[in-house]
Amino acid sequence: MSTPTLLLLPGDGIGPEVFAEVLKLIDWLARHRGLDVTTRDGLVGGACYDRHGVALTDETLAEAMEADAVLLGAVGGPKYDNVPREVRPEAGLLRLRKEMDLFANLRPALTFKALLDASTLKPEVIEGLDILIVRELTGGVYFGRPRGMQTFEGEERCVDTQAYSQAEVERVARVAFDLAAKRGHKVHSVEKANVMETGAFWRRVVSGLHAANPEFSAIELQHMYADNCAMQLVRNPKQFDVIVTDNLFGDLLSDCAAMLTGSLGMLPSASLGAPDASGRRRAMYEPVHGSAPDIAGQGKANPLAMLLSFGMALRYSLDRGADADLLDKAVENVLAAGIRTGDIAGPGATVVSTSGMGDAVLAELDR
Ligand code: GGG
Repeated sequence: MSTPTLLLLPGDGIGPEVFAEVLKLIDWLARHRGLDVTTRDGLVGGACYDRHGVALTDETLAEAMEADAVLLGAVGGPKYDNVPREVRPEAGLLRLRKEMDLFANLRPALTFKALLDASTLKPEVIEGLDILIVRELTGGVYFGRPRGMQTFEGEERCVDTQAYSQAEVERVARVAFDLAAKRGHKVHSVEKANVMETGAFWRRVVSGLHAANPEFSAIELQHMYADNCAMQLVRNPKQFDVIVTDNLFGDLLSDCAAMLTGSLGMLPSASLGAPDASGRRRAMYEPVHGSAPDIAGQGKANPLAMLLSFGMALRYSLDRGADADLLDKAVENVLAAGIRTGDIAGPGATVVSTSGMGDAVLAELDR
């Protein structure tokens, strides 16, 4: 097998800061565990806009299509608030997701024992929590047409369109069922079937897929309205195993789930396409958090979501599950030792900077 290629896109705000820590990790794995990858650097988001006037160039997109995995930090920032939508930082990220056809966004939310005090919920409500949110990533209101300003009955109005085809819903639901089969055998399918046509359609398609496939019969399927799901995540999160939902609800609910774990800075993600005939699939790995301009450049960002995102790359794209296990354990031990960035600091914690946390993980790996 040829050496896998990683495309590195740090992006904006805290993106480059957390990225510096993942580069240290890649270097450590190369030196100590024989990780052999070819890396390429690229620009995305505001960093790309500043250089090229667009948030993603065709050349970088072509490299992403060819890469075995794309690693991305974060995009966006107030500097770009008045930039036209089609070249804003977020447009670069959305174009990558869409053109690479990364329809399944996996967002695991699990609690580390040492962080039970960092959540606003009671420890017994979140201890042992292990939820996987599967967010549909290339459809829905993020991409639906028509979109933008219109004149309607003589008045200006603005439109976004929520649209899903049967194939789009089925392929992401299939990913959720397949993952649930290897986990807790439970899928909550989340929409607003009571008020949205696409919600009722989503529910019908997911039910149909579940009923038509005997291999999913051992998986319990429950439908839930998105507003109830938000409430249940806070009230009794351990009832969930896999949650499958659309692009917008997935974005909202995963931020909500992040806070159960203590901080948005803890949540990694993997965005996956469909496997080709050889089993290879396009993939991008990024922390769930954004560019956090309020703390950018101050060494305050939590790099764990970025490191754990690379852990997902090790597992899903690089066939190095043992390295991912080592990383998970190192993170757990660092947190157990009371080493924290400010977002997860609790009583008695040793508060460290972004690079301090990265170094602590490497020191733990060295042990
Ligand atoms: N690392 C993720 C990131 O930078 N997110 C910023 C963002 O604009 N995301 C759009 C979305 O996922 O809804």
